[in-house]
Amino acid sequence: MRIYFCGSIRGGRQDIVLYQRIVHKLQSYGQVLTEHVSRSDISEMGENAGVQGDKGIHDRDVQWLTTSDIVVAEVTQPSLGVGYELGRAVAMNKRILCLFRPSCGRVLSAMIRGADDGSPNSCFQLRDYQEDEVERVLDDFFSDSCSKT
Ligand code: 6IA
Repeated sequence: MRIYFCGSIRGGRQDIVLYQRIVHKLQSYGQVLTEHVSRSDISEMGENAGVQGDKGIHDRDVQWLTTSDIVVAEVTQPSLGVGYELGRAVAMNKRILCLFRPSCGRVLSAMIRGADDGSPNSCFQLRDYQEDEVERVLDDFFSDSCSKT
């Protein structure tokens, strides 16, 4: 299974340790295409754009998104890039899991919460969770979705 993980980069790196836990857990289900999202040497300041530049990053990420089987996004830290990736993923009919921590004190965008129609069979699933239960939430989701495929 090819997994595309989304997390904030220029939107702010506050949740990077949690991204590392999520990527580690996702690697037990398949290949995580976007492991770099959890890398601590990629900062929000953009000094790691490298030779590829923003266009290269965008085109490569959209290509990976196209070839992915499932998209998992941590959406607590607001990020334009993550929102963009989710919109593109919906248009591609990808299966999507969004993870949000209400304890952060922010209210999640209606365009993310409202994309989950509440049906357990919907392609777009949103889970509210607490940080200490992230591995269990992922286990529940993947054991459930694997049993449906
Ligand atoms: O708007 P954001 O930067 O927060 O968007 C984050 C999302 O866009 C992530 O889920 C990534 O998949 C993607 N993304 C954004 N920047 C990069 C990137 N840049 N490399 C790979 N994917 C990216 C390298 C570092 C950058 C700060 C120059």
